[in-house]
Amino acid sequence: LWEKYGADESDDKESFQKSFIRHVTTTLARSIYNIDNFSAYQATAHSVRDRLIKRWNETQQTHTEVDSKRVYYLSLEFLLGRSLDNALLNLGLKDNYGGGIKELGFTMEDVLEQEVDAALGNGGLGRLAACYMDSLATMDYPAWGYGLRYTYGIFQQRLKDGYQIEFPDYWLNFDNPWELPRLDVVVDVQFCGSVNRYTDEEGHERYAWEGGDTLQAIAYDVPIPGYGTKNCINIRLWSSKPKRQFDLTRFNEGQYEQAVYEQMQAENITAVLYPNDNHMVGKELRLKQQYFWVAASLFDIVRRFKKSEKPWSNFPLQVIMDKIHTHPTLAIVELQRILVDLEGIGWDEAWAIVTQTFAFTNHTILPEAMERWPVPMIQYLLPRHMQIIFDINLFFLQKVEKAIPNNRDLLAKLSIIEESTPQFVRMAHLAIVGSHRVNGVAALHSELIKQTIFKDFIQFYGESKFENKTNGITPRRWLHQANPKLSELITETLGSKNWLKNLDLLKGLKSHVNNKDFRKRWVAAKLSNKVRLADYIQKATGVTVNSNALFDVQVKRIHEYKRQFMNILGVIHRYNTLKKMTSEERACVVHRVVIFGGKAAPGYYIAKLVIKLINSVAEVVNNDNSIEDSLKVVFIPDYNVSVAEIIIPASDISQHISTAGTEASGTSNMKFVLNGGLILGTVDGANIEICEEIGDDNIFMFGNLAHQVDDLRHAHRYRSVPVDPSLQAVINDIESGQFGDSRIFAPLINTLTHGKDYYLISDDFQSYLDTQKLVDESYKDQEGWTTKSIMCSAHMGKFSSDRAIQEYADQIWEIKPVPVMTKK
Ligand code: DL6
Repeated sequence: LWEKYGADESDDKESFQKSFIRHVTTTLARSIYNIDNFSAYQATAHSVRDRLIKRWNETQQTHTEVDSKRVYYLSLEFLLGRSLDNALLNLGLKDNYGGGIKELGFTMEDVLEQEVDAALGNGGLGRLAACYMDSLATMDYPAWGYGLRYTYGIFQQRLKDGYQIEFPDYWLNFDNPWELPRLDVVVDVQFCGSVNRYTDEEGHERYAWEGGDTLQAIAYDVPIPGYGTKNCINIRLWSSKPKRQFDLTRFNEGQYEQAVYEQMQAENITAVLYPNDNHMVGKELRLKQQYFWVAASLFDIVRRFKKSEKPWSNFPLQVIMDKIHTHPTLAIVELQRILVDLEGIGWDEAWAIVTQTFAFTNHTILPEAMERWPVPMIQYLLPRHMQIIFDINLFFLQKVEKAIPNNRDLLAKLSIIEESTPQFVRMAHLAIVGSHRVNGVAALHSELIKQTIFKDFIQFYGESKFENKTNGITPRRWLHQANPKLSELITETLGSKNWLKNLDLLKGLKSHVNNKDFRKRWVAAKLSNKVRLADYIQKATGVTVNSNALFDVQVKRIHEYKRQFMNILGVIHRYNTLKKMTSEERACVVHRVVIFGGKAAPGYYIAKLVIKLINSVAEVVNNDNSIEDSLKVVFIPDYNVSVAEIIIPASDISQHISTAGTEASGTSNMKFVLNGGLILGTVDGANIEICEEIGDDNIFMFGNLAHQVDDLRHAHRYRSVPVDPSLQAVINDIESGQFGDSRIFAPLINTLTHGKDYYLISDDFQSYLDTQKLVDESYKDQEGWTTKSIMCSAHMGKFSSDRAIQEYADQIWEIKPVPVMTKK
């Protein structure tokens, strides 16, 4: 039957058109004479989905048959963006489908535009997870992602009078063709209740977690196709629902609202993504989300393992789980509970299995992002887990005491429990103790975690447990898909598409750097991307910008440590310098369009004021005819993955200007440089390694270094006003009311003055301005700039997520590729 009916549905144009029409008339139940762009998108997506499901099934069958070690990537965030274009490209369908859709009377661009982003993440962390899933699929690794299916993704940002306002992102409004509901995969998840100690038949003391509330986790599978392979892996997202639909007694008593209260509470668990980037929120609902997610995922993973009937000692040989940040740390405790309480394995044997199973990737050193949960909160929601955490801590501290006797100070520093009132559980400590490996995400970051937040652990474990895995990005989405013109030029120049699977091949571009035709086409690709962005800016903001100006971009979450504030202060300095110039002088300056984008956490007052200041400055600058178009400022609302795909290929220079030592890695820096955009950056995160790869002639670096930060902050305690005269002048301009009511911006200015300028803007401001001057001078030499641009892309091989995944696979996860076997 498989041979008769299971043969490949062809991927040619006619087969696509046939399936398109079938989906319009059956799946969508519409008339073929009444199809709008949205229906055309849905029918195309369903046609692609059919092909995805086939690959997905074959992949899962292969993995089950081969039964080799799998990696489980546990991330609370997957920022996937749009899927249709990515799937068409990865499956090699774009040309045939593009031709087919045209004959049906649509354009592929219009159809692709209809898709809403899957925005289940805040920023870099969630997007990294998406890039890594693309690489795992492309490189044939047996991998699963586990996350939550939030009903509302990251909020939509709109602007009103220059202020950010938030709107819910109800992304599931229409049918989502990219998920496969698995209504039969249901896991019970328990909360609250109590712990009962008992003695089993063999006389062992055992614990049972009883009572409390039980919810259900329902699985939704999201297929992730690899590029140029049959491998199609899975992200399983859990959605919460009540175990019983409503309270029948209350319903029969006529108390309808109370009858469904329990149902609403249950559904709330996966209702919203917490919109905080690099900031911990201590809300009970967030803790519930975390446990709900790890409990359902572990149940699923253990169930899959048990089917193989292998002994428990094989578990770490079959399963590796990478904990993305501390969010899934409760998984350590949950697995220990399953092994000890449910499977009856002795504590030490169980603990050896647990620690071999988990690896921990840290993504920040910012103190405000360090997760710590009050002991009473865990005790109430997860009473048995709290007991296990106390035991893990006790046994760990006993080992420390044995290895380094009589050092109470060290014990207090390493303890998983913070002895405050109330006590807190330090999740990062639990993650380190419960994992066999810990890594940071860029060379500097991995060094800093050893020197700062985790330095005391080095005393006990030594350095070997801690290592670096520099982040990466997928070239499939971030060049091939986002920048088709440049991708085509690269493929033609290098003679094949192999670079898409081996990014080091971009080095081959170096020998073409002096080829006139190649250079012309390189510049033309950039210009056409700039025109595309200028059109987008016009539509999104109403501001007209000149595509021949230098496009200077800073798009990322709005955060004080990322210093968008310094950027806009620099813009004010530029504006007032331009105003003082004569027309002749101005004719010699490089025209600039300064582009901002990014969301501020809804409760982050200062970040929201930065957005307001940017828009107030834009309002004044963009309407000042006296500077003759030499400067424009735009804030593009609702920055997300699909907007990034338009912005990044169009950038001439992008800014990555965090205070040294604060940005763990950054990944947009990699995307910009890969697309031939130069960067202006501090000596921080992955900027440093990018500089090493592309050479310091091709990057504009400035500012104080990470090791100077503590001393500078200390010095700030003894002064109350910015020392830098250029900065003081800009502050005076704002305070004079040049950009509207200055009282609005007082709290922002305060962060520099009375707030002691924690992010060191005053210390870096002059070197920032000087380096901006260098950027202007370099841009005047257009030929030199083009050479830099080509050299940038050519040296970006290291930053492919394929390289990062290969390192994780070989050095931490110890997994091997499993190519998909196709059934005949
Ligand atoms: O590793 C991915 C990404 C880095 O590129 C960013 O530098 C870093 O800020 C981000 N970290 C977080 C931490 N999250 N929490 N909570 O988002 O990770």
